[in-house]
Amino acid sequence: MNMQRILYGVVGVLTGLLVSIVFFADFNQANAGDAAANKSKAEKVYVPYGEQDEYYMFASGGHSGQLFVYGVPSMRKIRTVPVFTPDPATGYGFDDKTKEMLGGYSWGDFHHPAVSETGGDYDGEFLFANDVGNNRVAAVDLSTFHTSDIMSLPNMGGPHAGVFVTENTEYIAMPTRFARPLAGEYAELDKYEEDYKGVVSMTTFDRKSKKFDLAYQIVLPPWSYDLSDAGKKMSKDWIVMTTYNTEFATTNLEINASQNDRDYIVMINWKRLEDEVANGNYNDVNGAKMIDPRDVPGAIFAIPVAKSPHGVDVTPDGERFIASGKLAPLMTVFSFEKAFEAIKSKDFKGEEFDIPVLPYEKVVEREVDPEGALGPLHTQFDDKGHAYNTMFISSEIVKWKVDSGEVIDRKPTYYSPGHASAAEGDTIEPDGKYIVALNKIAKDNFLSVGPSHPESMDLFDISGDKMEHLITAPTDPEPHYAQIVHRDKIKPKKIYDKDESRENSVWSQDDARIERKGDEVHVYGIAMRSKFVFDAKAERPDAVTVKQGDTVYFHMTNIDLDQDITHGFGINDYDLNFEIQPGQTNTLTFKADKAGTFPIYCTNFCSALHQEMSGYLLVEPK
Ligand code: RUQ
Ligand code: CUA
Repeated sequence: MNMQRILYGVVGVLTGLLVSIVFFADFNQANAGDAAANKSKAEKVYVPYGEQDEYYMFASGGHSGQLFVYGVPSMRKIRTVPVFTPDPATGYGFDDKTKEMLGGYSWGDFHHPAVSETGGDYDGEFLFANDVGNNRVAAVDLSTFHTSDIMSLPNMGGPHAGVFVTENTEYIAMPTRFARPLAGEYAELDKYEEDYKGVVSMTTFDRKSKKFDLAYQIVLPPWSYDLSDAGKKMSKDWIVMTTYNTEFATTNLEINASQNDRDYIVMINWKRLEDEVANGNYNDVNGAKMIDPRDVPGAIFAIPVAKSPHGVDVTPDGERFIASGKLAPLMTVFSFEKAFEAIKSKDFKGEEFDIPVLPYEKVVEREVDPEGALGPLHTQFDDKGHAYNTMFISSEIVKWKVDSGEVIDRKPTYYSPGHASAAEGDTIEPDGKYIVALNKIAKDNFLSVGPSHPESMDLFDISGDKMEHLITAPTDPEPHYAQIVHRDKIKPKKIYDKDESRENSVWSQDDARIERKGDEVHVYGIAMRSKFVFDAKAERPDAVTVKQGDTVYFHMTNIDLDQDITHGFGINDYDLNFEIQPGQTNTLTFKADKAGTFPIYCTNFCSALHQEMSGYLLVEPK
């Protein structure tokens, strides 16, 4: 190990810490504000009773595996939508459908939400989510705010650098972060360069069936793919990804993966690969169509970039992509046109792992010096040609002109932002009204809740020349990325459609019945204010008697076709609870292996007689 390098590393980290402490101190003073300014800020975030926020903000819940929905500008949390993790409050992971969807997993690590797009703009129909923890992709149906599908992806090792969608949601792409042997097979770390691979999953999504399909996977060198984005308009056939650990370090990455002065941006033409896959040019690897882009001329290129970059973001016009150098204090603006030019004239500067390398100076447009701000991570955009970069180390947002690189404003955040999310800020048409910094550290912003504090979010008004900080709001772990979508684009249902042909549904209390088939008991029941009916003809319609060891199916339909009248269904002492939203049919299946008498009750407050909404499950001993 090179001692000098370690020493530099340690000195670097210490300097970073010192700088952040100084900045924190400054910001606290700057933040006090005067009364008039505070009043004006308060008015900008106040949404009077009877009115609603202008925007939805969909924030990833990180290692909670959930999706958080906020209103902007009030920053009020509206809903937690369970995605990768069971949620007893909504019965997610308890009823049959969602339990199967979760596949036995009890957590996920959701980093980057992506709302479905048409023509490079959010269409508001679905939201896609990646799971870095357990290699999955999920879709949330924004007409019901329910997760509609989760797919496990083979050959992946922590798909961090996604999800992002191509211009018309042709693909939902997820590049992997950790190199790993295909299929997760055993291979010694000494064999890293030969046996470990990077992989990008390209999945398609059918909006009718609301399900995913794995179209193909792209096998890559064992670099770490950090962040990525899809091209737009003139660059729509391309995806770009940042890499780190091009050193192939297998231990102590903190030091060993930061040795090279340059890592790479990888550019892939997904359209070319799609054609090749259609021509059968792939290998079947563990159930995936695996294509090696290095076998396809014109499909993959690498561009050197300042060491260990983090975010890469395509500008709204699709003409440039901006890489943020977390260890280099600059943002680098690259030009797609220049890259295409270099590709056309075969202007390569050798190869790296069989990938043609485009010369940096031929593709770069400019390096942007953030004037002392440190730790650029991610870029968002407004409608006036400005870019906004989060600065993790110096805790601020820097606003600059994409065309000239000129810095026009810097505003502190509280503290250490990872991503930021601007209103429609990663579409072809950003709104330019708000940006929210998604901070990793809250310190003393809120009432203390112990050694660990919540994460925090800073809302800024960006409609003027200078950014104006409006409010800081707490959030649960951990908002990585968020998207802010205008409310006109989201069209939630008021109730589930009454579909009489729906399997297992019952629409009148007179039709509620219990059917026995051997040791299976099927209850076709209804929930309504304020009772359960399991068997209309029984002396006690709200009691179910089964034998110990029976498998019990509660198929419950909520026939209250009224907005927001949701019923819960908890079985006391059986560790079971699920919910039935208005017009929904849900099935709960379990083995009645415990004999005894178990109250059933509605767990979701629904009417003045909610307490009376109960019944009994009687399990006769064997
Ligand atoms: S990363 S803080 Cu998971 Cu999106 Cu950059
Ligand atoms: Cu139904 Cu409470």
